[in-house]
Amino acid sequence: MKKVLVTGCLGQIGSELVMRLRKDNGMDSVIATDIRKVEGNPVVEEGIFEVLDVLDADKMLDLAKKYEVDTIVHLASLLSSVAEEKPQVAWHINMTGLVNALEVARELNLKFFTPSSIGCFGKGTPADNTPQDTIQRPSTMYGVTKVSGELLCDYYYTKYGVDTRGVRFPGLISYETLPGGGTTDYAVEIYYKAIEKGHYTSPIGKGTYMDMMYMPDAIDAIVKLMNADPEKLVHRNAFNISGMSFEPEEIKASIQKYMPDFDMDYDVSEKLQGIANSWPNSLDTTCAQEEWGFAPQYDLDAMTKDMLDKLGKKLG
Ligand code: VAH
Repeated sequence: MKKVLVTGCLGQIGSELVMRLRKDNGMDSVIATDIRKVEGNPVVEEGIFEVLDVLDADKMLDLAKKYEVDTIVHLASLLSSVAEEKPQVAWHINMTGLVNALEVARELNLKFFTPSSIGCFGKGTPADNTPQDTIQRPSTMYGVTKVSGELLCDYYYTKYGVDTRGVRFPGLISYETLPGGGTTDYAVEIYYKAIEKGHYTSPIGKGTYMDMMYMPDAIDAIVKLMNADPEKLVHRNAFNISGMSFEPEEIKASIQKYMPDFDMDYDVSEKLQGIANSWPNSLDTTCAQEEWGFAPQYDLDAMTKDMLDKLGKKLG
């Protein structure tokens, strides 16, 4: 990954991945792109940035040729909750954007990464210690696009030899850029509200387990997978990965270890709860560990400590 074009760079993952790649490989090693330019944002100001709508296949190809990239990291996507508000738009953006990026990778023989999600599973999937290879019948449009994306990435590998790789991300928690429109966003919001108000009202019900991961582990996973020996990759698209699994009462208790007066109540969102109920409680990540050395560093309390510390500084 010496010269990488990244789509969706102003999003929760993209904004931190761009910083990491610039740090690892040099400020001009990343072509950061997003559908809009945000003046003053470090992603835009500190390196190469181009406005790119992933529905514009010609511009994506032109940029990949102009900068002579060797890798595409395709992150632009609508997330689960917002995708349920406008499912046809979500299908169009998530799938047309993906096909456009895969076609550029095929035409220019580029390495390729795009994330799937625990949202690729559904009610028929074994919920505990969910296997790498199992039933995938999601009930959300987001999940349908993720399963379709996994199959499409496998197809481009087997049919055209494109070096496609991906992971099934759990909910990602970070303090740099807020997530947008996801079902797991509560696990980010709770930290902000803990500091701002000392109280949080959870839209996800008590006892609802979901896989989660701290962003540093997510960024490490992308870099590690993309640098892995391709001969050792069996699953490619897409590896189960997770840092932890918790339910709202457990993240509340973790915050209370550092902020004893923090309290939480519930106002369960029927929509979000319905999506969360269709997802696994915990994933089996053995294949990622064995095939490319996946090894997350943060558990819930270590993440809570770092989140509260960093947000305390960020929110003053
Ligand atoms: C979402 N944060 O909630 C994303 C992610 C596993 C969750 O895919 O839609």
